[in-house]
Amino acid sequence: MKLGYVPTDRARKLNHTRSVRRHFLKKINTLSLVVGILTLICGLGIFLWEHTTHRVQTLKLGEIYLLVGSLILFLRFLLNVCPKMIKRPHRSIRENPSFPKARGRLHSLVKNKEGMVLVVILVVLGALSALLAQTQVLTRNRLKLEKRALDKVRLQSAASDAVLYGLQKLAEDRDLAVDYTEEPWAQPFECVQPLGPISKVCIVDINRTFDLNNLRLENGQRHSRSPTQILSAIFTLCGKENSVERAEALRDWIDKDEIGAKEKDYYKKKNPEYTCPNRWVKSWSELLYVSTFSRDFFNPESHYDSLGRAPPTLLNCISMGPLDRTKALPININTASEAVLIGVLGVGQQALVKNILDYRSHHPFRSFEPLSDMVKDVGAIQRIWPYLDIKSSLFTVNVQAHENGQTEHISAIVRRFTSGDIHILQWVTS
Ligand SMILES: [Ca+2]
Ligand SMILES: [Ca+2]
Repeated sequence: MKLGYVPTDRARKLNHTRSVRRHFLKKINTLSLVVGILTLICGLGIFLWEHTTHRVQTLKLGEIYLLVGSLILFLRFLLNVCPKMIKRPHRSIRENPSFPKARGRLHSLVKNKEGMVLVVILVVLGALSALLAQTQVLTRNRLKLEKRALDKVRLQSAASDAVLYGLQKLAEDRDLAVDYTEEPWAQPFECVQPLGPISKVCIVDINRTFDLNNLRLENGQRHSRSPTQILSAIFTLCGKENSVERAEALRDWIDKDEIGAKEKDYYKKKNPEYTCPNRWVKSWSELLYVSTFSRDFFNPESHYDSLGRAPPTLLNCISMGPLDRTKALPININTASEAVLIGVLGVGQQALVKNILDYRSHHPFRSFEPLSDMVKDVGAIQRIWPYLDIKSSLFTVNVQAHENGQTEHISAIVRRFTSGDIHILQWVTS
């Protein structure tokens, strides 16, 4: 290709030097292209096929690979394109009289070639940038999910540890013969873990409520007030309708026999049909299968009585002790609410309940003697004696662990024997 331009010796020397430099730069270009692409492939490979147990670290490594690969390719792009864009012919060439004629044609050829290369490189870089951006978004989301999962495990671990502190608190009770709400175990406390999570621990005695599983002993307690009668009274006090029908349906679900209106034959007519288990209930969700029960039934009632008082919340009056037994689980008269006391003692015993509440506001019942003194109808109180106690044997240790706006709840239902030994009966997680 003749351009009409005859280079001088100095120009030839300069061209030779540039040729050597271009050869060196070409090697660098090739090497950076290979290294950049390989690094990107490694990064993508880590993202697509990582199945290690150290996901967070692996994903971060993949992200680093992608960033380094993109950086190498970008620097290669700058090294290739920018010098050509700002490159000017050497002074000896520019001052040659024949240069202006050749400059236009040379400039046109170089410009076309560089323009095509520039477009291709820009398209590739654009695609890589989009891929990198998408990968980074996915990485961030995955890391966020991984972090939440890790935080959840940490919080659950902290909550489990806090339950053990709660058990220790129960074991440290110095007076196992009497339990009341002013004792140290009944006071909520915080448990601070060395690594950060804070757990709030609250111990509640189950004996402050009436246990539904007492219904299973219906026929074994003929001389006592019936558990169905007690439960029905509690339902009514909590503002529920059809209390007798509901209590009897629950009794049929739990008791051993097949005598009753809501036994096996009744549930066979359901669509789909199911059976009446006739056993202890240990799950609240199971109660939703019992006739006349629903989720709304356990919600607090919003209507008020003539004195403007809302009825007690049902779930604060009943419980479900996961404990097989041969006699009723008694309520603790030191901790039971007014509604539970009325439900157990009878609706006509409000005066007695008031005396009990007055007495225990000053000191706990340490024996049944003060209660016997309050009772006028000794025969009536003897019928409910199996349902009364002055200590508690079942407790729920509730723990709420929280950190960085995340919260985990865990509960343990435990039994404390008269010897002070404590057994965990059931774990409840949310
Ligand atoms: Ca005690
Ligand atoms: Ca039954």
